[in-house]
Amino acid sequence: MDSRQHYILQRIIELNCFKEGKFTLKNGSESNYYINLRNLIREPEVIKVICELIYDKINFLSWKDFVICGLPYAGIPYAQGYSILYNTPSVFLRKEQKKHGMNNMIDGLEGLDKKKVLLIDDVITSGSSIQESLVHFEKEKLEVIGTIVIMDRRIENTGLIENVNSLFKLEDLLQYNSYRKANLLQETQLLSSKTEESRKSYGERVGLSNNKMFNFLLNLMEEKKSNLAVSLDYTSLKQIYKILSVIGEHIVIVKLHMDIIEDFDMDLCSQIVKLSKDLKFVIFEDRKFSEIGSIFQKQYQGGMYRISEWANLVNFHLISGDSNIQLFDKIYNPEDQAGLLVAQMSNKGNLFSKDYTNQVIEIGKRFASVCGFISQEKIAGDGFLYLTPGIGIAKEGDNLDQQYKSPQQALIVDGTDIIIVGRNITQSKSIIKSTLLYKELGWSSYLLSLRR
Ligand code: 5BU
Repeated sequence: MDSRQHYILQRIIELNCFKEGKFTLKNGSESNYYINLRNLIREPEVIKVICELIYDKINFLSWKDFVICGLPYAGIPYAQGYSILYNTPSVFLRKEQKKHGMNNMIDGLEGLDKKKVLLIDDVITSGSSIQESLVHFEKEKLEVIGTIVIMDRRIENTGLIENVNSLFKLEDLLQYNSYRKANLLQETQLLSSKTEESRKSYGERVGLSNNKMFNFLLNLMEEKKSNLAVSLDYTSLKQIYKILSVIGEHIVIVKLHMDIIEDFDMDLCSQIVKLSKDLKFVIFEDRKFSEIGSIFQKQYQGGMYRISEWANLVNFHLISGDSNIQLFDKIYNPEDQAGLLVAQMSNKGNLFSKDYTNQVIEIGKRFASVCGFISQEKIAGDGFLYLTPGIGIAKEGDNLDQQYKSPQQALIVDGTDIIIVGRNITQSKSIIKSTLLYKELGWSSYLLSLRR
């Protein structure tokens, strides 16, 4: 979602066009939400930005050579705005037939050389208004090539109406609304806890460690404008591959748990490695090694997973001391591999103590292979990366032990670097949209944190 889309969703909420409660819709069904976009037309800038989004949509759909027509009444301001901004002829559909003159339903047709019409409306609930209007265009031998609506709030797409494209779906608004609620709370807390300490940008930290993965990730984040790691905790590697080919370009790390995979296949793993190079992300196996040295080596290099052959990042619990990381330091490939130490956890009831965390930090400082920590806050200097799991905006937990915090909390208040999002993306209605949402939230929070 880009900033213009955010702006429109923001104005929809701020101009009271969206309400939560119990409502009966035009078609008689019950709804927990009420949407009426009429107030939007009070703001010329909103109309302009909506017209820009319509323009992008039309270009994307490659629709050409049409006249534009707003469905009465709500679609009219946008159709007229579009007509003026993009030099597109328009016609005017009446709500009721003219009682005098030509008795026409559509004005502006005389001498018109175009045969195609594009309809604009504000909200589609069932599609009845669009359907009812079609007969008038048919009568005038105008082909309706499609409709663009600002908000699609259909519960299901019955397929009765063809070619309806929307700028937003109801779920976009709901998702934005919950993000906004969380955000407002965060910003108030945050502004009151602002300190004078300034944060270095990712770019400024390049070179603060000799660890190549550390520097690579900092540069990658700047390049992709993303500090998002996605935890794809699926049991199918095929599914992981499929999803990565869609979201890979927006993330910097994919975190996996290979030992929950049911269709493990080394070839597919190699394809994921190839994808990670093409789309530029790093593969993190969240194996949390914590064994005696000799077993660790087998777990890392052997077994059926042969983790060392495809994982760029692996992590360690240091409960067994530093023997695993000592060994890793000797066998990892510094060109494109590194280790992360688990210094804090997100879940309720974990046994991490301040003292334990400090010992993890001290061990981390001794090994060149360590590029950072899995932690809930920035726990050491700028020469390490801080990756934070347990990120989500809508829920506080998962009914088990997981505890979520928002990207704003992690990046701005707690000063971490990379947010790790799992089910809040993988179990959402649209994986790509929620990836983009968390990418945007992560990046905007990071930018905000630089202003401290
Ligand atoms: P979730 O779906 O966002 O709750 O998934 C979180 C992921 O991060 C999951 O793979 C956990 O194994 C992982 N995780 C975590 O949740 N908390 C921690 O402290 C650590 C890892 Br370490």
